[in-house]
Amino acid sequence: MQRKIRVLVGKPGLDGHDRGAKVVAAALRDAGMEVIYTGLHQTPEQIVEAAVQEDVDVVALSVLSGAHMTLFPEILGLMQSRGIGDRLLTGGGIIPNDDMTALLERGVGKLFGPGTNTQDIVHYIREWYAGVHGADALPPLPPPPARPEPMVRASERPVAAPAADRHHARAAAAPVKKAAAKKVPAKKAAPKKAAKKAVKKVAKKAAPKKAAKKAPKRSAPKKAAARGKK
Ligand code: B12
Repeated sequence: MQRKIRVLVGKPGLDGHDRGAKVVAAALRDAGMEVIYTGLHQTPEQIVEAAVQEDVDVVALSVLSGAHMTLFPEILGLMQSRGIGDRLLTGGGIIPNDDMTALLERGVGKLFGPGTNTQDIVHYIREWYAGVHGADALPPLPPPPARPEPMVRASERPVAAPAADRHHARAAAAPVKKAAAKKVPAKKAAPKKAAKKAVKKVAKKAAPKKAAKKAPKRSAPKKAAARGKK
C-alpha cells in the first residue's frame, strides 16, 4: 500500500542555526513527504519521543553546533531502546567527512554537508524507503511546485514613460470617455461659452467695488477722528 513517507526534522541541542533545517523540511514536503519539524533546542529525549508519537519513518537531524559526534549516537541509542531502531536516522549540517564516515559505521544513515542539493536528500530518503518497504510502496513524486517569476534587475526593468507620453497613454486607454466627449453637440456646448462670458462681465463690474474697498480714503476720517480725540 502506498502512503506518504513520514519524516521528523529535528534540531537537537543549543544550536540556533535553523535555516538548513527549514530548507530541507520544505524540500521534503514539496517532494510529497509528511514532515514534522520539532523547532529549535530539543533534547534527544524530546526528539525520540516525538518520533515515537508521530510514528515516523525517518528521523532527520540538523546539527551545525559541532556536537554531532555526541548527538547522533545518543539519538540512535534512544531510538533503539524505544523500539524504532529500524527507522532511518539521517541528517546534515557542519559535519567533517571523517565524522560522517565514523557515524555511518556506527549505524547512522548518510549525512549531508553545506551546499547539498536538496533533491539528493529527497532521492536518498526515497531510495531507503523503497529498499525497506518495496518499490511498489513508494508514492509517486508530485509535480514540482510552480517557480516564482525570475528576479529582474532595476536596470533591466522597462523605463516608465515620460509625463507627456503618460498623458497620451492614459487618453488612449480611455476611448469610451473620449468618444462620449466627441458626441456633445456644438449647439448645446455654446450656451456654456455664453455663460462664461457673462461671468467675465460680472467680474469686471465687481472689480471697481474691490478697488473701493482697498481705497485708503475710507480710513482717512477714522484717523482724523483719532487725532481729534487726542
Ligand atoms: C547563517 C549563519 C548563522 C546565523 C544563523 C541564522 C539561522 N537562523 O539559521 C547566525 C548569525 C544566527 C549564526 C550564529 C552563530 N554561528 Co553561524 N553560520 C551561519 C553560516 C554563515 C551559514 C549557515 C546557513 O544558514 N547556511 C544555509 C543553509 C541552507 O545551509 P546548511 O545549514 O548548511 O544546510 C545544508 C546542509 O548542511 C544540509 N543540512 C542541514 N541541515 C540538515 C538537516 C537534514 C535533515 C538534512 C538531511 C540535511 C541538512 O543540507 C542543507 C541544504 O544544502 C555558517 C557558515 C556556513 N557557510 O555554513 C555559519 C556557522 C554554521 N556558524 C558558526 C558559528 C560558530 C556560529 C556562532 C556560534 C557564532 C558566535 N560565536 O556567536 C553562532 C551560534 C548561534 C546559535 N545560537 O547557535 C560556525 C559553526 C562552526 C562549527 N560548528 O564547527 C559556522 C560554520 C561558521 C564558521 N565557519 O565558523 N550563524
